[in-house]
Amino acid sequence: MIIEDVHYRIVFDSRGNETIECEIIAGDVVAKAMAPSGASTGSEEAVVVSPSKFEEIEEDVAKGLIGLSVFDQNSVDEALKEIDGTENFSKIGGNFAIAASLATAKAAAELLGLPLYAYIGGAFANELPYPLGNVIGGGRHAEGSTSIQEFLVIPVGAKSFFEAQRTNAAVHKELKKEFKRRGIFAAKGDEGAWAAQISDEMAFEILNEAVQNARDQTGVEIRIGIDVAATELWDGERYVYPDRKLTAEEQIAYIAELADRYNLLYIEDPLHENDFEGFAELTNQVKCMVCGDDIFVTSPKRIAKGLEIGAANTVLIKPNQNGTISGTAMAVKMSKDGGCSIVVSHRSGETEDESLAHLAVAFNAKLIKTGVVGGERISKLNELIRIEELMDKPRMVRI
Ligand code: 2PG
Ligand code: MG
Repeated sequence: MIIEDVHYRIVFDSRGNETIECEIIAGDVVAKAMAPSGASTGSEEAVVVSPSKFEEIEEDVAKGLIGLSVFDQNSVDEALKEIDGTENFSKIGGNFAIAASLATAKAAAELLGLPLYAYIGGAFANELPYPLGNVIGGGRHAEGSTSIQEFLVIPVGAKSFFEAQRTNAAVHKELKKEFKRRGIFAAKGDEGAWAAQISDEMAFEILNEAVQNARDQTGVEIRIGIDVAATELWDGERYVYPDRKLTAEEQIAYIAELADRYNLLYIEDPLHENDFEGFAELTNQVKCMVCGDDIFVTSPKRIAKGLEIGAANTVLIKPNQNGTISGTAMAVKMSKDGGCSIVVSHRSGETEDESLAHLAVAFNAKLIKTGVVGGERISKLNELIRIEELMDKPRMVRI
């Protein structure tokens, strides 16, 4: 079955910004996929090209893809790279590329009558990831709130995905009560996490309280994680917090102390995107998952560099940072071959596209980072509940 036509249109993301949707037409199937977008982006991510360019890009992409087999994902993704002709999709945009690449995979899955996770992951894709839920946030997602971009929860004691999401939702609700009890006004940031004018220390204190309450209520053990998004705090010499500036060494000591004090299970981007050595030093010091986002940008080249010096034990996978599904799959394989775990992640600007849920299962991710509330986040979480129902003997991954 060949790709017969390609269409792009402008749609809106959860921040109200314009983004790209791609339609791939093959036989009776019209498959659609949308591109998400980040606010705290790595400098080496695939480039985002303005959606307003969709008419000319549609012409180029259609010319390159029409006639290719919809089942040959590698060739389709290679063609997208060729049409672009640059290293990082700066001509047609990673956003245009990932939407076409993902829509192709969706079309193929639909033609075969398979769910997307089974088409990409095969017969052995039978484990569900734990949801890594953002419950308090600041940084670029809610300016004026905490310095640490995301305070996350992982319901490690949950026996099913449904129970896991119910537990994360309970933490989110308990936080609302806790903010109210303390007379602190809290709104929601870009990912639906609570945002308030509080220090990072206060955020940990309030979160600990909410986690305990949610645990009493659900009986499920819950652990805490953070995404420091430290590139956003780095001024070129120091990490800038409201009350102090830390050198790289001091930042490592500070994060290691947080890991210890709050028994953290997960730390993302504790240092800026080019401090591979600092990452390695922290990974050596702590016993938890140390995950690279801006440092790796789902790029096989940067992941290889990180693996060489043991910069992290976990790799964040964001398909739109890479630009194609094949490239993303290669990043996953390399990371796993190098002994790292995988976390599949949304972006702060999202759409209702639910494919990320399928990719998390297909790639056997330990965690899926996709928020806790809000339609654009819930679409992925609810899809995982449906996938859990579809599976013959579903089980949660081991973390
Ligand atoms: C991150 C992401 C998602 P953004 O830093 O991990 O939470 O944010 O999409 O803004 O890069
Ligand atoms: Mg991040």
